[in-house]
Amino acid sequence: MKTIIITGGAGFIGSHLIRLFVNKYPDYKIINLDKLTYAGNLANLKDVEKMPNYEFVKADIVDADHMFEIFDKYQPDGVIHLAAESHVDRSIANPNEFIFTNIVGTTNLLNAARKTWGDKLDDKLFYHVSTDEVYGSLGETGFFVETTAYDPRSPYSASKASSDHLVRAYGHTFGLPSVISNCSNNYGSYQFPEKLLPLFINNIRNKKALPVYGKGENIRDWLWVEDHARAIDVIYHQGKVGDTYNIGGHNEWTNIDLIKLMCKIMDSKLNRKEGESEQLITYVKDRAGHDMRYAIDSSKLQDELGWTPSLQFEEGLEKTIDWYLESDEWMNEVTSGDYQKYYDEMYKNR
Ligand code: NAD
Ligand code: TDX
Repeated sequence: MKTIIITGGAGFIGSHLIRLFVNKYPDYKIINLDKLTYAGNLANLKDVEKMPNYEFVKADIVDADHMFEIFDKYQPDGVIHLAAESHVDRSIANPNEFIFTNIVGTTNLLNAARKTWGDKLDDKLFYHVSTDEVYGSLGETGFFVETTAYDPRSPYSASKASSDHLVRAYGHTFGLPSVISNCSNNYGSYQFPEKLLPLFINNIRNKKALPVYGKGENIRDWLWVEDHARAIDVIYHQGKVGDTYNIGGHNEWTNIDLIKLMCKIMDSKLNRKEGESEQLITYVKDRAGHDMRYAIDSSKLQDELGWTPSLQFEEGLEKTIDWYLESDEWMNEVTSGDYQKYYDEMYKNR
């Protein structure tokens, strides 16, 4: 039986990855290592929590001693590392937490893996989940490829870039078997409503203003979260040790076009007059240092490992909207407590 530690498994992408692995690999023991920050929610994993090959361990990756203890106890064959502070706006408001979790936390995990594995490195793997934001911002043309020079421009992306460098450095210097993937914007169920899609779906539903940063002309490349989880599965099992793989949807949208499409779908689902939800669009002060365009070239992953996105965007968006509309209990739970305080603080001066 293989043991894999998945960090950040109670978050958005991590919960989808855990669901995939626990169901697909009954002979793997999956350890979900998560601190349960505001973004971590065990309700995301209700359907797998009783599975015999799943275990949750509450821990902070910034606590180095605790990481050694956990690795010593479970003797993992692999690590898939997703735990991170992940929201760009929070990194602008308060960068320090991003340095601790994303840089120090990643280093603690690398040290724990190194110490536990020693020179028995056969079949061991440290898989680091990263973002396309490490490559910076594109102009009107071109795509990020795996060899694009790093040019991070927010505290979030700088902290993720640092963690990528550390993973590569441990591979190069200490021979730690590692692999990295850099993915574009994910969308789907269980995403915390601080990110564009769930935040706007929730606001449209509650007839609240839709705060569009700047002119809404920034471009993002959207990928269905379950396709990201499938890509991680393929890379974990078939990727070349030491390599990097870009993951993306070839699915670019300006924010404003995407928001208008969401409004249109929701008008129809909520039996509102056509155009009603678009009235909620409010242009607000731009995000500081707002990256203009991200676009991923994932042909290496497609050509070498045969992965392709499974869902057309319009279909995925509709499924996603349906999920949030049907999941009031989940949404009410995550938007109670500190959420309103966060919202007021983040949007008050825009
Ligand atoms: P998320 O914010 O939804 O979840 C992060 C999880 O990490 C939460 O469960 C949280 O409790 C946990 N965590 C945070 N700090 C921790 C700590 N110190 N110790 C232990 N656990 C901690 O994030 P997400 O959107 O699911 O992103 C997961 C990973 O994928 C991140 O590394 C992110 O950089 C990367 N990524 C995200 C996207 C995206 O579009 N969301 C795209 C590309 C890459
Ligand atoms: O209220 C908003 N208004 C708005 O116009 C919010 C929250 C966002 N936006 C814009 C900013 C971006 O151009 O929408 C776009 C998407 O914003 P986010 O959902 O915050 O995502 P982004 O900044 O693109 O980063 C995301 O993708 C890459 C994730 O949060 C990262 O974790 C991932 O690495």
